[in-house]
Amino acid sequence: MRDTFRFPTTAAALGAVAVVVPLALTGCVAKDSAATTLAVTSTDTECNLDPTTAATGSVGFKVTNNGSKVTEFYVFEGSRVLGEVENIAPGVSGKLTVELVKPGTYEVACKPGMVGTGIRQTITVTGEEKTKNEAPADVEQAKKRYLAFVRQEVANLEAATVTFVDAIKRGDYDKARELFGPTRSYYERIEPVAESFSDLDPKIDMRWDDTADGTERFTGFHRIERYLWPPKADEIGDADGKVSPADAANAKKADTTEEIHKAADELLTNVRALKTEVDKPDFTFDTQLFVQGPKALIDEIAKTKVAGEEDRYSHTDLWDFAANVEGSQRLIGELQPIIKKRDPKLMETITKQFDEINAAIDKLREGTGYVSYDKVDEATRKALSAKIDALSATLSKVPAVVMSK
Ligand SMILES: [Cu+2]
Repeated sequence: MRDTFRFPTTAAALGAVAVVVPLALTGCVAKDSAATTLAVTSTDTECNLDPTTAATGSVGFKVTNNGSKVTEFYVFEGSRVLGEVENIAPGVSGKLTVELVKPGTYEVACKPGMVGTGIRQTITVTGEEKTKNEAPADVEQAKKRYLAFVRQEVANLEAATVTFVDAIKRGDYDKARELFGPTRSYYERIEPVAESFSDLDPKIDMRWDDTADGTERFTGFHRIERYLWPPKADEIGDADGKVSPADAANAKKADTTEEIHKAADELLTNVRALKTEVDKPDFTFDTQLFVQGPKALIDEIAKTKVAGEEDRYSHTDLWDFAANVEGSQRLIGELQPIIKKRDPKLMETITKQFDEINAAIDKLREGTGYVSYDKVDEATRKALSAKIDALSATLSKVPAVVMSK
């Protein structure tokens, strides 16, 4: 069995991870604000844009949620996510600026309820092709180093998935249960990047909630998880972290050995497809997504995991939490010299808050892994979630600090 991969947690160790980057000598283009702002109105059934056209360059979106469910908004180039605003509560608006430098059509989506593929619309961008607003050179350098880490992490994910899938195909389900948490960790550490592949991410990491009550095929890690940990009567219910009655009924009917072997093969195929994508020489992701990544990873836990929704069948949630925290800390490790230079106090707070969260997670270790999340009491969950919220608030300052010149 492979060892789980841990990042150092002390400030000194973080310093050791980071590489010193020479100061940029070239001047950078000043950031111009968005020339056009499109008003997006998201309801439970519609995604309206006004206007639906824009000129090449920085394009702003003001997303207003007039629906009754929490919504999200995405901008795509092909199947890649260029930008997103998450977690917009009913009655609230969110803002986003994306650089649409090439003329053409782009797809956008509102995602009421934060599940499924969302309500899609297209926008038309016209004008001459522009060059992207440059980020400071040290940020671009940090991103390059991080891309190398992402490639390594996906290579590790592939190797771990081979072993996991092999255990399933051999019918060694005890082994598969043992490997489930550690295998997912490689994915969870790079979640904002993995999620930017909007076609592959659902295939690999979708939940039952994304299947529209079983109308869409349930694939990936969580499908296999449901087979390995069949829902028990006391786990069925409608609350977050519970298995819905429809889900449990579907499990009874659809989770045959044959189906799960098929799902295991597909999982490996999709993980390999992800590896092919990130190994491409021109693989990159938007610098905005990179600098927002530390917060995005922490918010994964806060917004959609803390009630145990992610691993509702196995209760291995703490593996995912730890991996999201490690992934965030890895990103901060790359950005650390830049933050330290531009706002040393902020770096101190970040380091301290990571230490606190790691200490809290360490208390929940058991054997080579973590305690089952259903055994973690409400008070402990609340305390953990308060620490996560505090770190998220601190990390929200990172993009502006690192992008300032
Ligand atoms: Cu996930």
